[in-house]
Formats: sequence, structure tokens, C-alpha cells
Amino acid sequence: MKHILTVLLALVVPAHADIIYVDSNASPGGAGTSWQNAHQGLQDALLRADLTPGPDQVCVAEGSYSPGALLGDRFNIPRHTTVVGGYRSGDHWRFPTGRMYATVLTGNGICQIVVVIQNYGSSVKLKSVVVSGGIWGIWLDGGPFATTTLEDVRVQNCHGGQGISAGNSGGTLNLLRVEVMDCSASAAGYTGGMYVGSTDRTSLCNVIVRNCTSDTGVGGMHLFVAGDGEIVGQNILIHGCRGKSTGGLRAEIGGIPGSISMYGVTLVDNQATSTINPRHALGSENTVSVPGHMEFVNMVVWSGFQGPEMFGGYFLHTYFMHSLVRGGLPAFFYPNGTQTLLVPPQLMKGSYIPTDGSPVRDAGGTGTQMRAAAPDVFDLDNDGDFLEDCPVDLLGNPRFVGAAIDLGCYEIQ
Ligand SMILES: [Ca+2]
Ligand SMILES: [Ca+2]
Repeated sequence: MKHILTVLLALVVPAHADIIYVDSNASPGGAGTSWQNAHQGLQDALLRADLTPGPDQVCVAEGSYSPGALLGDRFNIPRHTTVVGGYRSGDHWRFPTGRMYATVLTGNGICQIVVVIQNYGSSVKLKSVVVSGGIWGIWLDGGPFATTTLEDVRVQNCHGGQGISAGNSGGTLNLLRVEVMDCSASAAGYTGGMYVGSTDRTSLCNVIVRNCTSDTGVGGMHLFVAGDGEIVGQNILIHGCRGKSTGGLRAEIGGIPGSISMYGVTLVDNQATSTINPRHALGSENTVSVPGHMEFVNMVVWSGFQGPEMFGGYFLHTYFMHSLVRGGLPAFFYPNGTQTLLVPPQLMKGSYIPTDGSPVRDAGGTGTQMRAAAPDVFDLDNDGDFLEDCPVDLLGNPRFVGAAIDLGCYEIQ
């Protein structure tokens, strides 16, 4: 009887993640079982997480961590693994966003890829780390039934490949408070900042791409949807990016139609270098004859370079609602563009936060899908409501202030 009871208890007790500790200030040879006995390197912890069958949480203290000194060395985040950085060394306290005590994963300018996530059918999260010094920063492949999350992650100073390359083929991909800065692509067609390809559900919330370049492709961000995939974005800032055909953001639907819905996007000071068909801020295309649904709501587009800010193809199902666009919408988009402002947005230099007198104030509205904002899939106000309009702006301030929502990624308080 006692034996049966033990078996029953083993079945009902939830499987808790094993915690593996990493601190670059630890002595060599630690087993990773506590902060006092922490692994000195992240690679040891990831190898151990890979060998254990259940979920693991790898906690990493502030400091610099390198996957190795060879081109092919990389941090492989195993299935069923969460990696959380930002702990203060010594007392291991951490701020909620983990940004104060930086856990830096660096390829030291040697490694081809710094972080690889190949996730099939499990939950993998990378949280509160800075990734730098690779040809590629993060290469992510989320397969069927996988949930893959990047949260409070910054990628910087990666040159040659792409800052972040994220594929989602049949699972859930979440990018929350992700920033890519000072990255560049040189190989054909690559995106300097961030490429996201999705055949299933992908959510981007509070994402910044700045000062990223590509000699041959998109400078800032390239979104691609195939199958019946969807990408939903909220509070996106892309600035200072330079590409060949597209400077800031390229949104593309290919294959069987899916959807891209972007809310509260600010595209400023981006540039395209091509003399043929450049789009400084936004290229949006359904590249198939049966188009999907593409919608941009409450957007600010203001690059200020000579030439068109925007370009699109198969525009019947592309909607631009309640936006401020330098030079106005291209004729292609008529009659799907509505409520377009043509005056300068009056943003503060550097931060791109609107001034009090900015015309973006209270100029927002709802899209054809009757939303002013994306669903609060991350429940950023912790009220248990995941379906309401996202209640915060890029800074985490309240989104619904004054008579209406503001255009762009920030809300004037
Ligand atoms: Ca407002
Ligand atoms: Ca909520």
C-alpha cells in the first residue's frame, strides 16, 4: 500500500525544473547545484541541462560568458530549458528586467553563431541576457508544438550574418522586450537586424531595432509569413537602419495567405540605398497572387530622405489605418489608407518620444479588425486578461491616456 501511495504521489507532484547555477566569479570545478557551488562557465550548465530529461532552469550571474575560441563554438540552448541572466554576483539579487547586472554572452568576434535554439515540442526561454560578438547573434528554429521565447534580450555588435534569425514552423514564438542594435549583414539578402519567418503564431511586443545595416537586403527588420501563419506586433521602434531595397521594415506574405498585423510602429531615420524602387521606411508585399491580410495601425513613418517612404504590392488586402506618413501613402494603397497625417511628427531627438505638442497625440484609432492595439498576450498589466488591448507603450507606461491612443510606439503621459 505504501508503495502504491508513493507511486501515486510521484504522479501528482508537478515536475519542478532543476535549477543549475552559473557565475563567472565562481571557482573552477563547481557542480552548479547552488550559487556557492556554481559552474564557472555557461557551457557546462547547458551540457548538464541537455543530459537531464526534465525541464531545467539555468540561472546566470552578471559577467561575460564565451562559448569557446573556435568559429564553430556556440551556446546550444537544449529543449525544455530556460536560461535567465541578470543576477548580481555575490548576493544574486536581480532586477525584474535583469538589465542592471548584465549577463553578456559573447562570441568575442570569433564565433559564427553565439546562441543556437533548435526547439521541437518543448518550451525554451532565453531571458535577460546581452548577446554580442558573433557573425550571427541568435539563430532560432522553433518547430512543431514548440514554445520559444526571447524576453529582455539585447543583441549587439554582430557583423556578417543577422542579429537575430528566428524561424517558427508550427509553434509559438514570443519576442518580448527584445532589442537589436549595431548589427550588420553582408551576405546576400540577409537582414542586418532581425529576420522573423513564421508559419504559425508569432508575437512581437516592445521591440527596438536601431542602427542596423545590410548591403544587400533589409536594414532593420524583415517579417515573413507563410502557410496560415500570423505575426502580430505591438510597440515597435525601428530607427537609424540602412538597407539596400528597404531601410526599416519589410513585411512580406508568401505562400498560402497568412496575416501580419502591426500596431503602434514608429519608423524613423531609416534609409534605403538602392536607386531602383527604394523604400526608406517600409516595404510591404503580398508576394503571392492570392494575398493574405496585412494591417498597420497607428504608425509613424518619417525618414526624411529623398524618395518614397513606403512601397507595396498586391495592395488590395494591405491596410494602413490612422498613421502619420511623410509624403502620404503611395497611390497603390488607396483606398485602404485612412486618417493619414502628413505633418512632421515632432519627436524628441534621440529618443523619438513625441513632444507634448506632437500631432501624434490622441490621433490613433482602430483597424479593420476593430482593434487599437494587439491583444495583451503577455498580460503586461498582470490582470489575468490576455485578450484586452495591450495596455502599455514601449516604456511600459499606460497606453490609453487622453481622448485616444497616440500614433507610434510611445504614449504621451
Ligand atoms: Ca493619447
Ligand atoms: Ca492584461
